[in-house]
Amino acid sequence: MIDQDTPVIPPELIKTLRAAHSVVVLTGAGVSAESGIPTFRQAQTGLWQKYRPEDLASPEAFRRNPGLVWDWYTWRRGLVSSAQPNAGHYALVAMEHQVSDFTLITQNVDDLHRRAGSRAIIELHGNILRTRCSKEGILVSEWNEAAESPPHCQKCGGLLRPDVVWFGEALPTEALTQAMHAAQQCQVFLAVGTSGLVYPAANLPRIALQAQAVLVEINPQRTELSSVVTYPLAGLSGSILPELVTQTWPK
Ligand code: BV8
Repeated sequence: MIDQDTPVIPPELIKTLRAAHSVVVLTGAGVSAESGIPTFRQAQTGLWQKYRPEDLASPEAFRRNPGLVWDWYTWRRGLVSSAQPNAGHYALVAMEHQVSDFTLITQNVDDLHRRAGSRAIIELHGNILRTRCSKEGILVSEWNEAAESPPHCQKCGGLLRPDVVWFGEALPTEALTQAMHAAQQCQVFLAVGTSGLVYPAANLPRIALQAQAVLVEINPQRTELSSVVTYPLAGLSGSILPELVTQTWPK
């Protein structure tokens, strides 16, 4: 007897996923929502609620007010460091162990997939736990916290910045190329917890669809993608992903 809050997974999707040797998952901020990290569409909490992420996550904002942008990322690094991966992250680790050719592409910068144990990760938008010199691009692991915001690179004096892709900045070429290649080759593409509004990541599900992949969406809301998706699964990734894995690969 299935109780009313067990997500219903279409049997033909289970059959298709079980038979697939090449699967790609694209995750967005929604996968980390159940770990307590606000998504980009949700209002930021605390003193940041008066800012829109798009207005802070840009080179212009950093040029205009580097201290404000640095402090926003320091606040978010704190949030991310105290957050834990949720059942959705762990279900994707289990899926990676079941599928011979598995690729996890994430728009998220919170490092939670890696902390959960995922390995085949493509970070399209960088990682908030990495910091780099804004002048020379080298990664920096320590700086004087007490110094003014943002701290300066001890090597060249440049301002330090988070190693993430801001709006208006190009995605890392290799990551994007690998992601597009994976989307073109896969048999099943799952878009999980993404509004499908941020490009060029939002092109990936469409590339998979054009390459005849079966497209699955996991999201409690309808999105830009919902009308073209083969299987729109309405609900939370923290509930649906574990159920999908359990029903596709029963222990
Ligand atoms: C670029 C790092 C070019 C920073 C981020 C067309 C082509 C190319 C570019 C553009 C284009 N049109 C517009 C652009 C410009 C722009 C863009 O896409 N703007 C949007 C707003 C229209 N794109 C860019 O600027 C990109 N750069 O293309 O440069 C270029 C080329 C050469 C040379 C120079 C330049 C760069 C984009 C990357 C920006 N950086 N992050 C940081 O994090 O601080 S993107 C940022 O937004 C996050 O990564 C986040 O992931 C993403 C938001 O998208 P989502 O992940 O989908 O999150 P969102 O909040 O939107 O949605 C959450 C979803 O989860 C919702 O649907 C919700 O219903 C769902 N949900 C909630 N709870 C759950 C859930 N789902 C499941 N379970 C739950 N429990």
